[in-house]
Amino acid sequence: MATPMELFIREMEELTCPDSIHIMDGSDEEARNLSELAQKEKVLTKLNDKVYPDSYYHRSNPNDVARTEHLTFVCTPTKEQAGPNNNWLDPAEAKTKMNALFKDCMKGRTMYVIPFVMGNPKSKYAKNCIQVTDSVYVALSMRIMSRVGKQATERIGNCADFFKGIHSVGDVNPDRRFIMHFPQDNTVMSFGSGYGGNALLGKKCYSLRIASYLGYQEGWLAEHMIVIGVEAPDGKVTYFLGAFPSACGKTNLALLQPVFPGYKVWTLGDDIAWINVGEDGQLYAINPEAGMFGVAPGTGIKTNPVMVDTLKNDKFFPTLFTNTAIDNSDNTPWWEGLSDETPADLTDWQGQKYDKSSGKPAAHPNSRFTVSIYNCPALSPEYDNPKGVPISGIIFGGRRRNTIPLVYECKDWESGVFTASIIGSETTAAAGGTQGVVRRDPMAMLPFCGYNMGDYFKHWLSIGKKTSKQPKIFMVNWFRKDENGNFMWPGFRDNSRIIKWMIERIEGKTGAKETEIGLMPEDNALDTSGLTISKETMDKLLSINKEDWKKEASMIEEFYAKFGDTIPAELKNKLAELKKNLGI
Ligand code: GTP
Ligand code: SPV
Ligand code: MN
Repeated sequence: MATPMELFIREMEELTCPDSIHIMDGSDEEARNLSELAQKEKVLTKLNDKVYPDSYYHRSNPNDVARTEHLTFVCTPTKEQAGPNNNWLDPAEAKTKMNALFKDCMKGRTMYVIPFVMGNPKSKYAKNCIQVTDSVYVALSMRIMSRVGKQATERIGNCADFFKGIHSVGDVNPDRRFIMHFPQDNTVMSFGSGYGGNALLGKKCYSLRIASYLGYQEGWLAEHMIVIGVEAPDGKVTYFLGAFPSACGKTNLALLQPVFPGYKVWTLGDDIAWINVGEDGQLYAINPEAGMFGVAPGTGIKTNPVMVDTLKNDKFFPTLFTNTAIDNSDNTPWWEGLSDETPADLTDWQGQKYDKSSGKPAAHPNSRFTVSIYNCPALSPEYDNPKGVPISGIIFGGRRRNTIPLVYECKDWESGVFTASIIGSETTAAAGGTQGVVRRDPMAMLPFCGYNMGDYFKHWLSIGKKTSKQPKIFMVNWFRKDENGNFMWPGFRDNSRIIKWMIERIEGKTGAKETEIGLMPEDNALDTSGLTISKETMDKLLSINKEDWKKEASMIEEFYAKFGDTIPAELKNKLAELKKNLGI
């Protein structure tokens, strides 16, 4: 009798007709062989082994450098189930469309079968998955981002309950590119893109879109969140979750090196968290991923020294760099922000000699590195704890040049859910389309929530009710700008100043003042010692401009209106309360 896994492989073979099949075992030897093969196929080139051991460079098709939200669909039986937050297609129609694209698409190619587990295989929260792909770059990336190979095959065993990810780069033609989610079938079909969020199906497709739907059914949350432990000088570690839209600072916060002596951030996750209510009624989080797919530009010794070190470690290999520039003087990857000086002899992300006077960046703004989390020197000893870590605080944020103050705290869980539901953020290069436009991005999940967001808000409220020790919820904005368009807050390592205040709030060591939007730091409560920032700037960063907020309230109203009656009454009441506070 064939196992369910064997049956799936056979089905995929019949559909895509590959020349050969490679079932991944996850071994180091396999990784070396695949890296060799990828070099022969000119998919990867080796970087300077002395500076970046076991690291490779990949240049993608210039039409395939970011997630493509307009080509991403959630195919639930009804359109209402997917909600106004998702593109929807009838599941049968979507399957017919995708089967036609996949028909014989792997002729002349190898089909990589990737058994993987999201989460520590020993954890009851972990999930079994299999992805097939015809891209060696995707196969190697999956090895870094998840637990691939024997441990997964063994866990899957004779079980038919696993996620099915079906992927082909096809001819990388945007006209034939679709990422189709079938939550009812625990399946994703993705065609025509090799880019991270479109192609590494364990990441956004499974661990957020499908998993959020599973969490809705089963009583847990799958979130676009970092997980960190912050150690204070007394040795106590406080665990936080942090949700920020794409390219708004998660990876940087997850690897933060605090400015205060005696404080340390322990990294557990930089993009995705699965959150369960534990037996003691507290929220516990695991990071289902095993690697980081991070934005390269802006990552440098001053901004994120821990990541610079991570990228030079090779405890787990390989490390991949995609669409950065190359410094020809020593064959190392380079991007804006890695060093103050732009190297003299660069090849840009499209393979051309870089001309600095062009005014264009040498690295693509969404160029990325793919690196194992085990290479991170700040990895928390609790990272592999099957139970996860108990959460005391949740930080939400967005990228806003105005309106949102540097930090405020929500009075309670319900206010926190409301505040998270109204997050606005300027769009970034992580997704195709116009950049810098403010859009509502509730919980930083707009592109990733696999079901109707009105139902999702209800689910968040219900999780709060099941939690006996609710974490404190905070809102931050690192990105407020002055009249000249400069960031007012130094950000990066200095964000530890805000986290220190949050810990003091969690421990009840400092007061806060009530404002129209929530609780804010009392005068001089934020520790700015050693920082040259004027009182005037700090006041501006913490100010609430009522006119801006009135505009904000009307944008929230417009956004809520799209969801009609699915928006829970509790949140509508909170909006009414906000408007009243603002005198509307
Ligand atoms: P995804 O991987 O797309 O989910 O992104 P992310 O949220 O992990 O964002 P990341 O930390 O990679 O940061 C994205 C960009 O924001 C990078 O160019 C960073 O340099 C920049 N950035 C991060 N933190 C700060 C900050 O505190 N202040 C400022 N001004 N920029 C920041
Ligand atoms: C994001 O866009 O939020 C990312 C990168 O983390 S991707 O994996 O492409 O989604
Ligand atoms: Mn992300």
